Amino acid sequence: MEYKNLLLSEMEGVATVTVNRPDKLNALNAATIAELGAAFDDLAVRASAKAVIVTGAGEKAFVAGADIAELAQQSPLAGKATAQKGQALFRRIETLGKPVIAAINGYALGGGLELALACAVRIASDNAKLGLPEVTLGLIPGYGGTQRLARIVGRGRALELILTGDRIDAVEAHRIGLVNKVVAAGELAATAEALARRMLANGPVALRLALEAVDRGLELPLEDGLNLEANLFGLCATTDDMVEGTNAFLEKRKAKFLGA
Ligand code: CO8
Repeated sequence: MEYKNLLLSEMEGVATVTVNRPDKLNALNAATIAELGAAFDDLAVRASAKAVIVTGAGEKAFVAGADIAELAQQSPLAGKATAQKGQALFRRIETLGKPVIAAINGYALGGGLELALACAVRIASDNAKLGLPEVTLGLIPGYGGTQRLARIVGRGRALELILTGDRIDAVEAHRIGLVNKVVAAGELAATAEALARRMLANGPVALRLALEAVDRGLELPLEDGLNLEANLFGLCATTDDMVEGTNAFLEKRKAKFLGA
């Protein structure tokens, strides 16, 4: 597929998806959502892509939200369908089976923050501004923000952000656990890539199963989550990667994981 609103690249196992509408601060219109869907469907099955970085083009914005020009036209039924389409895409990203890192290089507002919330890890540049301003438009977050933000930062902090629509800076986002790390703008891409590479040094099957254990376990009672973890742990014991990882340790050498 040829992309009009995305840039895609891949280097030695790390793919980068860049939302590329800088003149609209990378706002997610329907066409961009469709392109992101195609891109992540492709990345899910592309064996060479072992981790993904998501970022925005230009120096001002990661993604400044859903496209407000489109939102202004929506009917109730179309609004629901649009929300569900975006939710399905973000769930696809969340359950990709490979680490996805949001490199937040500026405004991450509304649907933009919701995109970042669906990523496994969020790194922000020191000029980033984050928020869910939907209520200022007479809307509520519709791409998973009401659900994921509360799970990540807790109910009280999520409700404060959602009900005020306030934007917070990167330092405050870090303080409340919304982003994992804050770095100087010029270091963001390299930091995200270095983090992806640290993850990729580990067994790909283990990464996939660890992502699944945390994602599914968060929705389960503790006993069921522990059972899920034990089952997935047992599954690890069937893999060549476990044999390689444990033998490499015992033989005092670096493991060479094949992802099987
Ligand atoms: N949608 C459409 N266009 C946008 C958006 C957006 N979200 N954000 C910025 N733009 C456009 C501007 O209209 C402007 O275009 P133009 O040059 O043609 O007038 C261009 O980008 C540059 O923006 P500004 O001139 O406004 O730049 P500033 O530096 O002055 O301001 C801000 C930057 C503060 C980020 C400002 O652009 C802003 O407030 N943007 C809107 C932020 C926002 O409210 N986002 C939330 C949108 S709602 C949402 O995301 C809902 C998600 C769930 C949807 C579920 C179902 C559909």
